[in-house]
Amino acid sequence: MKIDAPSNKITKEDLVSFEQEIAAIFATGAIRAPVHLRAGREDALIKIFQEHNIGSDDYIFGYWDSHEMALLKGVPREELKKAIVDGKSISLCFPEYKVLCSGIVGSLMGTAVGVAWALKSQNKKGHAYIFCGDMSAETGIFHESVKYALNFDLPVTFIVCDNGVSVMTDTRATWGSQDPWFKGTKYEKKIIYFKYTNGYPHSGLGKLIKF
Ligand SMILES: Cc1ncc(C[n+]2csc(CCOP(=O)(O)OP(=O)(O)O)c2C)c(N)n1
Repeated sequence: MKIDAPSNKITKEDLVSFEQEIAAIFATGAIRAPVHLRAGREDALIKIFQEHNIGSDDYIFGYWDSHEMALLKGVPREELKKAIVDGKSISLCFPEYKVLCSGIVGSLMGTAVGVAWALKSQNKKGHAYIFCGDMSAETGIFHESVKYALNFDLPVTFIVCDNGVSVMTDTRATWGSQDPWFKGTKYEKKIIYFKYTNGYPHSGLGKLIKF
């Protein structure tokens, strides 16, 4: 274990209570921007951070639902909370912790691959990890990025958190397949995949919040 791997200290309870705290603040109308809360994947995320010993040399890329990843990467709880209350939940960026997120489906995949290319070509320590959803993993840019990363053996891993839906659309029904496209392919080497059921709605709390 790297001694600086912050995930050593973050527990499932920390992740659950953080999302609950943000949910309670969001319900008051104090956050004038979208939030995407997640529950049900805490054990899977902690396992990934621990098994891969993700630490200060590594980069985390994520999307609109990245509170848990930011905590696991070492962003202090209060700093993260402030960014979310300030309306930055869907595009959290903490360059000093190497946490970079975007609210745009399909963005950042090329960026993560580019960072991995730079790490490798400059002989630097570190690895890029990009966390996305099951529908994001069906996009063309995901396929291209994984292909490039595999072919050039780049230090980047794609983590697909499959909650079965894209907002409220069934991902598998959309693509006419029970499995993600990469199942059984050589590209699986670059991908970590797990299923979960989200305990929250895709976005917000499932009720109108008045400001
Ligand atoms: C380019 C673009 N199109 C549409 C959206 C709206 N949008 C936000 S999240 C999302 C669903 C993505 O599904 P998935 O990748 O499975 O993510 P998850 O369910 O885990 O949030 C959509 C369509 C967006 N953010 N960006």
